[in-house]
Amino acid sequence: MTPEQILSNPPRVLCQAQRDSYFETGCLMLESFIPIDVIDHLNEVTKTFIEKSRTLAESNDEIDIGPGHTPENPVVRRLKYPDKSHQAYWDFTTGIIADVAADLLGPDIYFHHSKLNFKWGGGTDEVKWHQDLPFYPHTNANVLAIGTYLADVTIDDGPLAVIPGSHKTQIHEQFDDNGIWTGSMRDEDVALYDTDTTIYMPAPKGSITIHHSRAVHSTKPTTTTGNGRPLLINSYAAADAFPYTTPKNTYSPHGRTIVRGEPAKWAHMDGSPCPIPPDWSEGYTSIYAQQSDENSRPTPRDPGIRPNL
Ligand SMILES: O=C(O)CCC(=O)C(=O)O
Repeated sequence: MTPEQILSNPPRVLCQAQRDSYFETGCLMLESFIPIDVIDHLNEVTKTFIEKSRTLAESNDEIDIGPGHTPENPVVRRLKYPDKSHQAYWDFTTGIIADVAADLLGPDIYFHHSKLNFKWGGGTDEVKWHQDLPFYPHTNANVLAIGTYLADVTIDDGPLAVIPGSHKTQIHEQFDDNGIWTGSMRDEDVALYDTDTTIYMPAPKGSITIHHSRAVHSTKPTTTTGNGRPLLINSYAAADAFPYTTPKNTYSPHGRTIVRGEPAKWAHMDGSPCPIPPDWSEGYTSIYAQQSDENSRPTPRDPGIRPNL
C-alpha cells in the first residue's frame, strides 16, 4: 500500500499529524505512551531473565550475553525472542502497539519478530548506522519496528537515532568490501547522508519509538552506567509484505501471526531490489556481536542452494 492508501483507512490510535510525520521522516516517537503499570510488569518479568543469565557461561538460544558477563555482574545484551520467552511480552506485542503499527502499515498486519536489547556501558554497545530491511528482506518495505523504553532514556543512554527521510532513498548493502557481513553500512554510504539532521529520541520510560525498515538508524554507546537501557523491539509488516525465505536461523513460532486484520491473498512487490543477508542457518547472535569483531566465524554472502550433481 502507498502512504495515501494507508491513510485512507481510519486510524485506530494515531492522529493525522503523527501518521504524516512518520511517512515524511520514516520515524516517530510517542512520549509516555504506555501506562507505567504495564512497563513495571514487563520489568518484573525481565528481571527473571537477568537472574536466569547468572548461570550462563555463554549465550544460548534465549539470552545473548556480552563480554565481561559473570554471575555477580550479569551482562545480558539481548533477550532474543521475548514473545516466545514469556506470555507478558507476547500480550504486549499484540496490544496497543499493534494498533500503532496498523495505523502506519495498513489494516492487515502480521508480527515479524521481537527482541529486548540492553546497553550496559563500557563503550562496546554502539549500534552503528544500518537499515533493518537488509537483515530481513521483504517483497515490499511496509515493515517497521516499534521500540519501547522500559526505563528512562537520556541522550547519554544511547537513545534511538534516525536520519529523517532516509527511508525514501535507497537500500544499502551491509557487507564489507570482502563480502563479509558487518550488519552496518559502509562509511561511504553513511557519507551520502547529512548526519547533522539526525533525530535523537531520548524519552521517559513508557515512550515508544517507531522506525521504517529502510530508515537509516543507529544508537550511540552509553556513557552512563545506569539502568541498562532496556529497549523492547517489536517488528511488524503489512500482510502483503512477504519475507524472502533467506537462510535465517529460526524465529519465534509467533512469526507471521496476523495481529490485526486479515492475511493477504496477493504479495505486493515494491519494485526495488533488495540485498540478501548471509546464511545464518547455523546461528545468529545479535547485532552487537555482528557489528563488533566478535565474529569468530565470518558470515559471507549466502552461497545459494547448489545443485546436487
Ligand atoms: O538496541 C539498540 O540500541 C538498537 C537496535 C537496532 O537498531 C536494531 O535492532 O535494529
